[in-house]
Amino acid sequence: MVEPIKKTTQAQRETALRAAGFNTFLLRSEDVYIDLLTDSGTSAMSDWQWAGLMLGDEAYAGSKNFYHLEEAVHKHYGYKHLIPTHQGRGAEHILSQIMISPGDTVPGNMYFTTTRYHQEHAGAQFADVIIDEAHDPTSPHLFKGDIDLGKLERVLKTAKHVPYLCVAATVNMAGGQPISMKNLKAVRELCSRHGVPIMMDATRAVENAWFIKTREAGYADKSCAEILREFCSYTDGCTMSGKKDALVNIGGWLSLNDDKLAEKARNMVVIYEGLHTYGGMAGRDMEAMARGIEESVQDEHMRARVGQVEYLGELLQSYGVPVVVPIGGHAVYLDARRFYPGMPQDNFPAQMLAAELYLDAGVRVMERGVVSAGRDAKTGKHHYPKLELVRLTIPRRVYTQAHMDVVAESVVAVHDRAEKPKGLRMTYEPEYLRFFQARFEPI
Ligand code: PLI
Repeated sequence: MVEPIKKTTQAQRETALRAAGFNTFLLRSEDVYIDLLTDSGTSAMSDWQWAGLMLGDEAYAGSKNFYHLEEAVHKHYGYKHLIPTHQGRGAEHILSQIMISPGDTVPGNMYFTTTRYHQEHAGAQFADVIIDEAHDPTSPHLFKGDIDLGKLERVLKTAKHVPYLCVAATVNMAGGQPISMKNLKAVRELCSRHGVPIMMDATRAVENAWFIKTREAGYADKSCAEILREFCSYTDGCTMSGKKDALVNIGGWLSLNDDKLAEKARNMVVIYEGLHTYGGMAGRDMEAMARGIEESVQDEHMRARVGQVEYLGELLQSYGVPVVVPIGGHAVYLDARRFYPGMPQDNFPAQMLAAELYLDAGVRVMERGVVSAGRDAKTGKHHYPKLELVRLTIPRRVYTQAHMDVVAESVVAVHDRAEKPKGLRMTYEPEYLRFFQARFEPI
């Protein structure tokens, strides 16, 4: 699909940004020139996927597209049961509700916004067990998604009850950073000793497989598909947003190996999502996702996808722009702390930088700092994450390298006038996942 994009004037962007309360989530997409807000649901589908849409079996129950999806998930991810959901957070909701009891602790390799929300909503507290390097944007560690075995063991020994370990591959909030196979194997061994299952956030697990192939000893000659299967084999189930790796605009699933848990999940899916053979998706959506999964595990696709992200990241580095290293799988992350060294975190530097980038040339990006981190459920105070980042997220198969050049020039222009902005003040704060709808004004 080819979509037109619109150029705007500085005056038009100023008006649009004010109307949006300096929050890029509140801009109208028609006012955006190059949209790097997210890679979620924004990828372009292939001819084969579009053809699949025409083969939607829209029966209420037992659609043949459900069975195609089940086959694709089984073949490439290997799990026994598939429960379709409308998107990733639908799966997170069901998993949290069936596995967590109030007072539990759920360890994870950093948090993701919706994942942690559902864990806390079910009564758990989240414990970060990622390696320290993940919180340092300048650390060149090749697998910043790795779990610190010491931190995990402490949680396993001291927490009242750990229903499962949540392992994200790749880690979005750390900068799209992968976890190594070696680390996951060791984590599996430790969790097995404590009788704790591992649930993966598989949203970008194929990108993780690509990093294992290109960075970890012993995997260069294996395909992404083979690596993905091995990776999943060390886990007991997954939540999945099909809107990323799986190349569709909507859809997700929950996978489980345990029969009893799967039965509980099937009981819940009919309340919140839809029947257990469609989970909130049309038959055609399931067909597009089944085909998207097949395409996503192709090495050549991953080479082009991650290669484009690296292209932008390396260009920015060559201009001296502070970015998180190594460059991640789905996005380049600007380090707002180093962009605006004097600006206190209470003035929301990453939110400011995202607004500045829109103003400069109409490029839309996303804050991933103190606004996204939200407030502590108990104390009501801001979480102050070490990482104060802006994410330039690349949709799959959408933009050309020339678009990336325009983005890089705009980032450099904003970097050159970094002494001017003083930050933002929050004028409206929603109760849940505030980054989506909060409003700000300049200080
Ligand atoms: O947006 P959903 O509900 O399909 O998926 C939620 C979700 C779960 N895990 C991870 C790692 C995500 O990145 C994720 C959604 N991410 C979005 C929307 C993003 O812009 O990164």
